[in-house]
Amino acid sequence: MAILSILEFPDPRLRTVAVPVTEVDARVRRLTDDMLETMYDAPGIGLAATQVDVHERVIVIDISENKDQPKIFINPVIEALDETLGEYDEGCLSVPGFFETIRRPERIRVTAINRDGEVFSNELDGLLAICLQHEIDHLEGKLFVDYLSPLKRQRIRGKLEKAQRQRD
Ligand code: GNR
Ligand code: NI
Repeated sequence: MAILSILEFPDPRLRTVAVPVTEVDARVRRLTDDMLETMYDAPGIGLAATQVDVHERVIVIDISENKDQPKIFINPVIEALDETLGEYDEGCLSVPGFFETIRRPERIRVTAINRDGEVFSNELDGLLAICLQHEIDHLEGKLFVDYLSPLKRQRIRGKLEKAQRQRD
């Protein structure tokens, strides 16, 4: 296993649209293992392959208290089950240190492929639904800051660029 480095806003590679996985083979399983290790180390509750500069449609999530319930979503497709929106203070490992309230559909259905290459479908709500939508945005090259006003986004961008300059 390996801890991978996480891209940070405004890195243009975070804007890449990820391609579907064509086969869940040893390489993809190794990627999910490395992503889980990277997510637990960060620590975070989710990670999209885009964030580790792999532009394939792979997501890992673990919202459990004891960090012992990893969930893997390959080529996920979601639909809102109704029009109810919920608000949540979202953060992102690619936008470290910033949290903003984002509205998203509260109840969704996901259809995806698991680590064994099997298709599954589930209805989700709560934090898992929020996190999965946040991660699928990453696969589309989208970040939670894109839902904010241009002024707020620019302020965050400036602060992160300064922090990155001071680091390297
Ligand atoms: O660790 C994370 N926490 C979080 C909190 C609220 C909404 C979404 C998230 S996902 C984030 C990890 C991350 O950046 N995933 O892309
Ligand atoms: Ni994120």
